[in-house]
Amino acid sequence: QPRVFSGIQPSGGLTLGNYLGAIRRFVDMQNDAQYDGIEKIYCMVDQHAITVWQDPATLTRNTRELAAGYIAAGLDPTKSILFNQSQVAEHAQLAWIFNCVARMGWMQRMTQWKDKAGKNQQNASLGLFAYPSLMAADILIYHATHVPVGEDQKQHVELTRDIAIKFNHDFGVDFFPVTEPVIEGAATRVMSLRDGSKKMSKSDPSDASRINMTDDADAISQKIRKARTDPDALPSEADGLAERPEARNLVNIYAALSDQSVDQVLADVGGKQFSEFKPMLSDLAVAKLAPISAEMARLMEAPDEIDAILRDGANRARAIAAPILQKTYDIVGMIR
Ligand code: AQP
Repeated sequence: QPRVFSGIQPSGGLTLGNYLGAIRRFVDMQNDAQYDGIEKIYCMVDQHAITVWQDPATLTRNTRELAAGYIAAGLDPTKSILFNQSQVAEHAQLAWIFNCVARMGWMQRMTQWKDKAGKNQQNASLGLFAYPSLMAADILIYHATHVPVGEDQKQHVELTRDIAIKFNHDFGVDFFPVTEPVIEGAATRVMSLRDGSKKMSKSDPSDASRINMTDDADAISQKIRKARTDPDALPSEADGLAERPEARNLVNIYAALSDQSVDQVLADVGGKQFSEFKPMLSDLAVAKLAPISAEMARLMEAPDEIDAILRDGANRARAIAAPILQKTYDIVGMIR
């Protein structure tokens, strides 16, 4: 039975990367007739966020802001299940079983582990190392088959498949499905505005590297004006962007925000200088993001309503997760 799951960490404010790479696609799936009758489960993964230190009050605010972002961007809590990971204990319970199925070597190969732990791996949290095992549990506790994510999460979804296959093999069952990542669209990897080789990230120390979903029009246009580029005019075909990561990033963002292909955008803007293209991009970004950030601000004024939506979502999520966990315990041989 097909089922959709995805999550975002409340580890900072939402970025344009999270919006284009994840949330907007969740909304598209919710509204796509192809997914009618299929449950869609979207989560604020707070237990993932704390794999690196989070100030408690900030974590609470970021979780509500993320929920507000989901709803403001068009997720309807009556059509999709929205909740907070730590509200459904079954995620962490299944993750423990997966910690015993997954191998250390698998975790060591993960690019995100290497990037986030940096040179001082001995000092990184155990949770950061085991992150992909909890992510596999997030997905498989619902027997989710489709996981919409940005390009950076592909490796973790592949590891989820490996864990499902090894569990099924170790216990001689056909229980966990082999999940597919769904990575589509022009902006599956939005890059930093300051460095075209790094992805745009909520936890980048430089605020100028990203567009936050709560940025106002002035902040957006200032960041785009200062975005790193090269001195050449824009090419008229996508091939011309191959060696120009910063230019490619801005064109990709324009294409994604205007629902066009890169070729369509370049047919219009090819030959223009950045001094002309950047204001076009700012206007488009402001026009698309301002209504979402205004709605987020409105929702944030009623935190009780947000919390009630999450509690209701958690109850619905738990109703799916609990029998799957029970069955897992039976398979493993644990007396209930
Ligand atoms: N730059 C990006 N371009 C496209 N998609 C992106 N995503 C994140 N950044 C980009 C997608 O957003 C979803 C949620 O990501 P996450 O918050 O769980 O973790 P992340 O990928 O580590 O995102 P950040 O913003 O970089 O967070 P921090 O800084 O805390 O690590 C995923 O589907 C991801 O692909």
